[in-house]
Amino acid sequence: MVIDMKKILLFIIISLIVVLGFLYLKKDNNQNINNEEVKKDVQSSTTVDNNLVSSNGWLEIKNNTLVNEKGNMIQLKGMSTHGIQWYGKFANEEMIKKLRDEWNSNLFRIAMYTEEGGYINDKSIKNKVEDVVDTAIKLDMYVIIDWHILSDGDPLKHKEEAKEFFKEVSQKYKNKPNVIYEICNEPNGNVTWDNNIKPYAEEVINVIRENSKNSIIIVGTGTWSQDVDKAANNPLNDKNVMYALHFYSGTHTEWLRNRAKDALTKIPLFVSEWGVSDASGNGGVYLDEARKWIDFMNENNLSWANWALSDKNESSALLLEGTQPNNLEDSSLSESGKFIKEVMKD
Ligand code: DCB
Repeated sequence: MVIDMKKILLFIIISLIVVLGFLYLKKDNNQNINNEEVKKDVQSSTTVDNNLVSSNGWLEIKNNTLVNEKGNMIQLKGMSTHGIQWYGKFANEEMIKKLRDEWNSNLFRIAMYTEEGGYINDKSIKNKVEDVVDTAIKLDMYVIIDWHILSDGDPLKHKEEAKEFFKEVSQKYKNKPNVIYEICNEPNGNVTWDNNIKPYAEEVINVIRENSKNSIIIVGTGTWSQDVDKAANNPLNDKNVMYALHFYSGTHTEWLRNRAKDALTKIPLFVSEWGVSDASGNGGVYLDEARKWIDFMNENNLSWANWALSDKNESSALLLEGTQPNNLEDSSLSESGKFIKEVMKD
């Protein structure tokens, strides 16, 4: 009897070891499966090569975010020019190539003001726009043609000119996946999404779509492209439209990120202009807040263009006053410039 009890005890102990061992192995295996799933997720959310046009092709919107032609998420990052009627000299091939090769940028935005001496005053500014677009295409980068309304707060004010302009450029670039159209930079003043911006956008989008069925089109939103909630409540009927969210980190903080987060459940956003200064383009740099915005944009796969590639004596300018147009050395960078160089690589 005594011997039997010992045998039974031994049996129980061995069984316990076997069961525990089995459970342990199973747990490990589950973890491996989970890791595989996580890896797969990460792979599908990272992008290919150095993210230029030849490896991503035509972009489109999937689940309210930007994806490449294989359906993988892609984030575009780059500089916006200042007004090219004033600072166009910085938008040259050598500079844009340096931004691409040394700063890892895959996007360039051309701010063509409508008023303030821009297109409405002198249509020949379109030649400069086309020169820079051609340069970006040569460099295999994405490029935004920005109809930079500002003092003309209502996009309807120059609607006919906008239609004429976008008809021409979309005809010229209809086969180029590089080109993104931004049809009204920052509506402001006494204009609403429903009565001014959306009706304008519908007409201009129709003009572009006659030439280019699939290009990405960015539409500005009210209050200098902050009212993304209004657009989210009444979106446009076009699968490749994105909505502009603009911020300046000295002025726009948590409240605008919260608004954007809500809007993103309904519409895709593109941060086609932002700066580390206050909303005037000057008045100091606000890098802690800018860092929060960068994290937010990375978490939400938001593409961006930074204001601005100029040497103007204002804190949002990338370069120190007097910098030569092809010079992107560290010693020529403003505080903003140093910060942008760092976050472009994030
Ligand atoms: C936007 C405009 C852009 C403007 C920057 C900074 O305007 F899209 O054109 O750039 O944000 O204000 C500034 C330049 C200055 C220039 C001035 C006029 O940096 O050098 O003198 O344009 O051409 C915004 C954005 C947000 C707000 C106001 C403006 N806001 N705004 O939230 O109040 O009035 O220009």
